[in-house]
Order: sequence, then C-alpha cells, then structure tokens
Amino acid sequence: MEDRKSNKYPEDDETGDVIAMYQTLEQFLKSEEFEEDLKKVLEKSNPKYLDILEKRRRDIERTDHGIVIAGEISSGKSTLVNKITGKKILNSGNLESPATVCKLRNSDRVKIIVEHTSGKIEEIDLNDKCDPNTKEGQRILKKTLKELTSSEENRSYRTVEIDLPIPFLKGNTMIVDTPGIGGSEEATEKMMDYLPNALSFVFVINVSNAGGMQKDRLPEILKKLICLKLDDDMPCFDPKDVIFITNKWDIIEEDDSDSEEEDQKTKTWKKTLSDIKSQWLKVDERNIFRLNLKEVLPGKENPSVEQFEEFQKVFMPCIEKAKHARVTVHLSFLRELLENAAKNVNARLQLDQQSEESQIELTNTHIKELEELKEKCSKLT
Ligand SMILES: Nc1nc2c(ncn2[C@@H]2O[C@H](COP(=O)(O)OP(=O)(O)OP(=O)(O)O)[C@@H](O)[C@H]2O)c(=O)[nH]1
Ligand SMILES: [Mg+2]
Repeated sequence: MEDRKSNKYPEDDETGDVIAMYQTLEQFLKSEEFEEDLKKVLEKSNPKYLDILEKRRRDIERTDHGIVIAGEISSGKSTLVNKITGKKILNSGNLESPATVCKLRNSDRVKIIVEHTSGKIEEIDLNDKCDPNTKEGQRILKKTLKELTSSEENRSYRTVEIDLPIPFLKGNTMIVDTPGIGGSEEATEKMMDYLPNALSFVFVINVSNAGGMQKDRLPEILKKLICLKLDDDMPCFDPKDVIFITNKWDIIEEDDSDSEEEDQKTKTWKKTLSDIKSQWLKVDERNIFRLNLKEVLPGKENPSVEQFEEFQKVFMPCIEKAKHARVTVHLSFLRELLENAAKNVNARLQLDQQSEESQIELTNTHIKELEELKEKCSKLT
C-alpha cells in the first residue's frame, strides 16, 4: 500500500471559494469592527448566526458527496450497487459482509483507498492488474476487496473507497454502500458517523422480513437523519429526494387459499407503504419501488427490470444534482445572510447621519466589505 496523492476536481475550486467566503464573513462578524448593537440586530434576523455559520462551513468542507445506500442487514444493498454500476464488484450474500462503509468513485485509474479510523490513508493501485470492464477484472477487484475487508485490520477502517471508471458519476459524487443495520454495533456506528456526508439516500427494505419496517431497524436511521437535519448538520440534504426500494417480493408466498381475502403480497405492500409514509413524512410515493433485485438482469424483460428502469429515472438526476448541491445551497444561504447584514448596516448609516464623521466612515467600511462579499457570491452563482 502506498500513501495516497489527493484527487482534485474542477468544482473543488468553486468549493474553495465558498469556504473562503465563509471564513471572511465569520472573521468580520466576530471582529470588534462589527459593533455590538449591529451584532444584536443581526442575531434577531438570523438567530445563532455564528453557530450556524460554523456548521455550514464544516458542511461545505466535506469532500464526499455521498449518495448513500442504507438499510437492514442482508436487504440487498450491495446487490443494488452492483446493478447500478453494472459490475459485480461488491460482495453480496456473504454472511461476513464487510462491516465498513464502501464508497465507489469515478476515476480513470483503478485503485482501492483505505481510510483508517486514525485518519491514515493508504492506496492500493490495481490499474495494471485488472480491467473492471471485464468479468475477470471484476473478479480480481472483488477478491481484493473481500480480502481487505474480511481481514482483522478491517476493524480499524473508517471507509474503503473503490476508484474505477463509472462515467455517470461526476467529481466527488460517490455511491456509498453501508453495513446493514442490525449487524455489529461497531459497523452500525461507522455507518451512522458517515451520514452527515450524504446528500441523498436510497433505503433498501427486505419485505419478506416478518413485521416489515416496524421490526426493521430502518426507523433508527430515519430518526437520526431527522435529528441531523433539524440541528442543521445536513443543510444540503433534501428529505424529498429519499428513494425506497422494497426488495425480495419473490420470497413472500402466494396465497391462493381464499380469493375473497387480500393476498399476502397486497397486504404486505399496503403495510410497507403505510410504514414508510409514517416514518418518512416527506416521502414522494413515486420514489417507492417494488422489485426483486435478483431478477434485474441484462437483456431480460420482467416487472422487476421495468421497476429498476423507473428507479434509474429518479436516481440519475439525484447524481446530477449532487455535483453542485453543496455549492448551490451554501451560496444561497450566504447571500441571504449578507443581505440581512448589509440591510442592518445601511439602516445604521441613516441613523448615524448626524453623528461623527469617523462613525460614518466605519459604517461605510462595513458596507463595502459586505458588498464585496455579495459580489463574490453573485459571481459564483
Ligand atoms: N430472494 C431474493 N434474494 C435476493 C434478492 N436480492 C438480493 N438477494 C439476496 O440477498 C442476499 C443479501 O444480499 P446483499 O446484496 O448482500 O445484501 P446487503 O444488504 O448488502 O447485506 P449486508 O451488507 O450484509 O447488510 C444475497 O444472497 C442476495 O443474492 C431478491 O430480489 N430476492
Ligand atoms: Mg452488503
């Protein structure tokens, strides 16, 4: 393993500009120059603005734009990721599935990058060893990943990143396979820790599990997400974008005993829909899919393939949106805060007309500084 050289994308410059704007604004609003009474007025229009500014800056500094695939253990998450990429790379159906967050990223070079909980980063270059477009290449990648994630060292991994050509993924947007909820506590914790990096989610539900979602541990993660959102720790995640895949309908037995009664599948569908709606109020029903992932095979025609195609029509725009989501949301937040700050300083200037010249000069400096930031903000959008 070698130490990793950092990847840089064109949109990183844009992000860098937004981070710099946050820093300048934080410095200015904290400084003595920005007077106490102005601070109080701003606090009224934008309560806790300094705390929020700091949280927002931390959010834009996150480099992963994750589309996170999550759900209960063995629900079909890794199978789904393999179907999305069209490559059998992630291990599925393994009782000892990797208890690590696995991130897939588009790259010209094939490599695996391991991040330890200590922060140490290591890289395994596989570029000359496998071509991921061939079955053999996928087998090698899968085997390497399996060895890596089933090793004792896996416990010290925070994330494992697999870089390979996935043209539909842009820049830092990644598809993230997570350890199943209900597995080891340690793995669930790693998954929960990763959540603030996410911009979007696909939840996979195994409908053949008795009790469906109530017994499923999915509500646990949904609650955590709601808390993160309410605390402003995930400002760029839009709850309406969440997608649900209900999987493994083939395991539910057909009930042909009494045609008068609703069959098992209809009952399960109604229950699953009502569970999802009660646990995730913002759900868009068009984002709930019903299929058997194992029947999603190239060249086949069946209801699962049709549903998978419908799913892709919703999923692909999420990927496109993720590329600029952070910069767009942060710029509009900055613009609103700057407008409020400038408005307050302007009002102050009018009151100060009669007072000392130095006072007016200082207020003018505030306005100039805020206007400069606003202009930078407009140039970026
Ligand atoms: N019957 C049935 N089995 C499926 C279907 N989709 C996936 N499976 C199987 O379910 C098992 C678990 O699938 P995975 O993709 O590994 O599930 P996972 O959610 O990644 O599991 P963990 O990572 O261990 O939490 C595998 O044996 C899959 O082949 C389906 O539609 N029907
Ligand atoms: Mg898995």
